[in-house]
Amino acid sequence: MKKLALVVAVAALAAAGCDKGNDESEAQQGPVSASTENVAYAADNTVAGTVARAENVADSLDAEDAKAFLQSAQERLEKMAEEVSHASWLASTYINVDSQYTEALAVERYTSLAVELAQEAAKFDDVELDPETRRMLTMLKQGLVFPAPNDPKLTAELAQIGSKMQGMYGAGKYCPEASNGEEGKCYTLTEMGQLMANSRDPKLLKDLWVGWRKVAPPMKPLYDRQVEIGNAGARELGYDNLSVMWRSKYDMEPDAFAADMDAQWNKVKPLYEALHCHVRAKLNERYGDEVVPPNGKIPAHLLGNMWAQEWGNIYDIVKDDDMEAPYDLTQLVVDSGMSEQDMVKVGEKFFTSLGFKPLPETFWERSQFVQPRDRDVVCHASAWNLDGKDDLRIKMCINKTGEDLITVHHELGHNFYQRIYNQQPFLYKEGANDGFHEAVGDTIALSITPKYLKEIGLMDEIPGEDKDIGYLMQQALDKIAFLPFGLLVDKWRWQVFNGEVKPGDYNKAWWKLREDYQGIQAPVARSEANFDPGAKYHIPGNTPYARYFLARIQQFQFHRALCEAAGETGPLHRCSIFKNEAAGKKLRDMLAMGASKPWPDAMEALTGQRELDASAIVDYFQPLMVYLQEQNEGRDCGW
Ligand code: X8Z
Ligand code: ZN
Repeated sequence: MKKLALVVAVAALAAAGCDKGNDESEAQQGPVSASTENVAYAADNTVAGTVARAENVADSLDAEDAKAFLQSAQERLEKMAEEVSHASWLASTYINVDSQYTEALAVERYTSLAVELAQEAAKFDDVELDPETRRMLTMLKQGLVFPAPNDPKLTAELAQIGSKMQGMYGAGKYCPEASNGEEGKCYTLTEMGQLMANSRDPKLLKDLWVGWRKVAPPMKPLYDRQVEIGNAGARELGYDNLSVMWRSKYDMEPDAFAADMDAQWNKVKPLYEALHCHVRAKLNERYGDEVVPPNGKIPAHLLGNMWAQEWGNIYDIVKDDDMEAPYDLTQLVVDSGMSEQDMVKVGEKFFTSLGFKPLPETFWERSQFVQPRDRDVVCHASAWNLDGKDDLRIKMCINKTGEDLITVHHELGHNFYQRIYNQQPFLYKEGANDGFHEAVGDTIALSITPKYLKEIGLMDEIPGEDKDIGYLMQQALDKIAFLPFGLLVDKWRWQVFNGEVKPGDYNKAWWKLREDYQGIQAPVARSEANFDPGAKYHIPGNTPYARYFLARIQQFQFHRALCEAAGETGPLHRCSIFKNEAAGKKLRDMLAMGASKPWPDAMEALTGQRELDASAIVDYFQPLMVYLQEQNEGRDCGW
């Protein structure tokens, strides 16, 4: 998840992002100097002009200077972003001291440049400019995820902390003590993820839940320091703190953005509460009062996922005896005998059916699909564009499961977005906002319906409508269950960044949000000796998380609009846009805009609406809501 818009990865530069392009540069920013080099962008680039400008820079700047500055700044950033991307790729796919050193150095240099340019951009604050030039300058100032202050030592320290934490997470393992007191087998996070998904043994699940979280306490002092330096950097750029800076990237006031997130949450909350109530009742039936009390919060280790963020893996527990989902995607993947690479080919085929160009040969040569056996890597899935053009790659540790087939589509969504906006200027090689970037592949995956699976030969018959509730339940366990988690991760970070939550209360504040929003609780007592946020990739990886909440809302808006463009008139959950030209064109046209326009313009181009609108997700799940309300009758819901 590195920033700058290159990939969704470059921007994710220093940090780890899921879309590593130039817009995700999570690199930090560095110092500015008033050297003559800084005026080299002046439109009048003669010696006399340069000297004159150097003497009186602030007063004499005009719109032409701004344009020349932007051109030069983008060229410099793009070049350095490419260097960072290569170093970061290495550090993520071959974790060791040397790759971390190299990455930190590249990030340090990038951050320095980006901070320098951001501060230069501020010199145009009072110059009269056309809206487009103003927009680019603003984006330049907001380019970094974690800016450093104007101090080379702090810039270097920040870069090193980022690489180190990322490496700690990526190399993290849980090595339980064997019964004889010696260390037994060690589990990677990928292995633990599979066990969390499939085991129904509460003791083992609890052990893994606690065990994985041992990776995080050593990160806590690093995290404290990272926040301290990043806040200082944000202040130098004119923001009160990182919380304000992070919330300033959505073409609206930062407080209005937070308020809109809350407003969307309130619209979907009844659906979440109904799902929570039903799932708790089913878990209680399965495990008994001792393990899952009939009221109150659900123990976090029993929901099929290490972070209890998506619950689709416990569909077998939640479904009624007579409720079969129309298909079990994992079973279809396994039965088909496809390889990990074949899974990626399936995803590519969906995009090409919509008129996207096939992925370049280098994608297949350079991507990481399978976890290497001989070294530590960051397995958390991400999509990269290393050169801002066609050097696209995904990095995954694919398991042959339905969950990972969906994640493949998610990652390819990033790649096809990066590819289609690669003609834009550097600063616009990003999503319309970061939620858009996260929503593309998920939107496509909403079209993985029985009709589509039959068409590509993975299923024989399209099941009848009597199976629809099972399908919607399966979908809701992932899509609806995720919403409060998607909201709370950055609520926690915003509080940390703005000083409301101090390091001595990190874990307490985390669990307050987990309990209040998700209605779950830790299966064992937690304290400040733990640092549970650090056990979730995006905290050490420095990837903002509000984007995933946005994406969950947006993808249903996109799906609804594309199905309409495709002329589909049936229920949304049965619609697939596979091979549909009209839908493909609509999607491609919107994606090709990159970040060249404020996001409401992009939203309008695709959906006709200018706002986030949770009614699409609510409508999609309406039949399930009716079912849940019936099921929950007489139950004491809430927590
Ligand atoms: O991090 C991701 C993607 C890469 S951008 C795999 N996701 C979030 C997560 O895993 O926590 C996708 C869903 C939410
Ligand atoms: Zn993503």
